[in-house]
Amino acid sequence: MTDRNRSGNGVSPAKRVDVIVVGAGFGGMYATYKFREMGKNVVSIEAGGDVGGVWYWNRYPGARCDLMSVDYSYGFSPEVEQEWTWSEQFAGQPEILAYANFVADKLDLRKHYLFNTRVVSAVWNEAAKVWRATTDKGEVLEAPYCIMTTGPLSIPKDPDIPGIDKFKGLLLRAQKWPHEPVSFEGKRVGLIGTGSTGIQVVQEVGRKAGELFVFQRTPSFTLPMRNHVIDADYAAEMKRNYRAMREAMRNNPTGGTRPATTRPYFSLPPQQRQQVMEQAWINGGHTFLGSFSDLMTNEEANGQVADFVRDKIGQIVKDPKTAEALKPRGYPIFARRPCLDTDYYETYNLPNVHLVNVKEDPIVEITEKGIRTESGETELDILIFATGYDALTGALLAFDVVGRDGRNLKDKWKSGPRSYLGFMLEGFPNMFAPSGPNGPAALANLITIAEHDVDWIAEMISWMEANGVRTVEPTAEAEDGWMKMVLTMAEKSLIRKANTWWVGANVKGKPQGLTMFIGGFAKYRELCEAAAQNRKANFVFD
Ligand code: N01
Repeated sequence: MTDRNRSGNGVSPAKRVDVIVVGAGFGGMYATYKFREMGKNVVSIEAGGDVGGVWYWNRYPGARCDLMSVDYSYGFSPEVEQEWTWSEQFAGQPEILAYANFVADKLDLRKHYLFNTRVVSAVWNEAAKVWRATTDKGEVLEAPYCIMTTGPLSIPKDPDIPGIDKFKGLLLRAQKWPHEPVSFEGKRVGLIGTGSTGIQVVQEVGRKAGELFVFQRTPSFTLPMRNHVIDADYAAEMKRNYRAMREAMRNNPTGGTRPATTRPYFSLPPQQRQQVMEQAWINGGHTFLGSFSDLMTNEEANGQVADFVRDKIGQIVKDPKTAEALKPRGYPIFARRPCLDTDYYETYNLPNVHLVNVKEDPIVEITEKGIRTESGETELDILIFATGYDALTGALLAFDVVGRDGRNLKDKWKSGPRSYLGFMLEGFPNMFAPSGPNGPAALANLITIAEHDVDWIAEMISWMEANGVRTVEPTAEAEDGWMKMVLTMAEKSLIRKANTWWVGANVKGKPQGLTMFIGGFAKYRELCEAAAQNRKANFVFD
């Protein structure tokens, strides 16, 4: 690493490197490795104390990935695949974090990282053709390339409820869970939030707490996970077959191994549809979504599948009033991120678990002692927020990103995020945001996407360097065309019909709209390949 001291002209001393990577989640770790292997001098910056990204922060009880372990793992290293053995079909947070640590050790990634450090600004210097990143510790780094692997779900969001600071009990945020164990025994616990996170908290804490009060505003649809231990024979089979599975993942709309079908719902007679749904319920996992081809485009089909799941809720939950309140209505199934659970609905049959329907009995405020709804105060020892994230754009807008001609990303994205291929931005040369907005993130496997995007970027940089080119950015036309395609596709999908983080509806004042590529990972990969082949038309090089 060479130092270039510029303090003589009033500018802070800058450390010159080849690549700056922001983030130590699976995307950032892979980017750090990839560019290091290309012979680049890489410095990576991470706000957390170690690697793991969301899995470093989200240590709440019950945290677990709802993608299968075989899918939610790196495919780039046969050695990592052979040396690491997953113990469960759907791994829990401790095992996923252990995996991230294993990879960091094996590939010797930590030496590149500045941990416990936040980027406060990243500014493009056109004359020197470098990104200048400043951290909250006062370090200044300059590099021709900046990789923003900041993650789609990394800025937690508190609920908009008055009085949060008043609560005198223990206030916990799922997404910033303490490293020390928390005891719930004999405690009165309150939970706000019933998305993927809250559902996992309920099924774990409900069995441990003295009493659990779940303050539910919108019920989610959740399907059985059917998790199981991976025995030695199955683990060995997986290891023998990783290559073929990775190839299948690259060609799958989900970027995983989940089967997809071309069978529309109404192509089967009613009895057979019912059988398919019963089987999907028994199989568990997200197989349900792959059982019919048109669940996100045919409202009637979607409605019948939603009825099937509502019936199941009614069969499991004993108290009819609670069952009714848990049945999601008013939005299509799978238009909110579908959740997977282990005995979530059964938890409400426990005598110590209480559902508070805040649609009927709204929360008024948080008090010193607990939560006050219109009907009265519930006293609590512990209050847990599982209230989601300022997703997709939040992390990149949390600091100043300034591109060519002083253009601030906050201005570029003031009406919603715009990008090309989901990871490049007109006006922001040599900056790349793998798994960024307008790509397939959130609708497909994030590790597959991150590996793909980083490989694509690495190939582009290699080509530029072989051809004496210093900078790349998409043309305005290429970005416009991509955005038009993304938004036109979104119009046809039922996904946009629920008020979720997918459309920005969970953050006050955030521009609304579905800014995700819904065409599936395999199609996305083809489009990225085509863009690279047609370099001259889609990019400006300097
Ligand atoms: O966040 P969410 P999440 N009063 O935004 C409620 C991934 N993930 O952290 O819908 C009352 O989904 C809010 O209610 P409403 C996964 O991609 C994956 O759970 O606004 N309630 C909602 O119920 C997921 O989609 C895994 O009415 C309030 C909840 O908070 C994404 O992360 C595990 C409220 C927020 O739900 C985000 O999931 C965990 C208020 N004032 C997460 N404000 C797995 O892999 C908010 N809420 C398994």
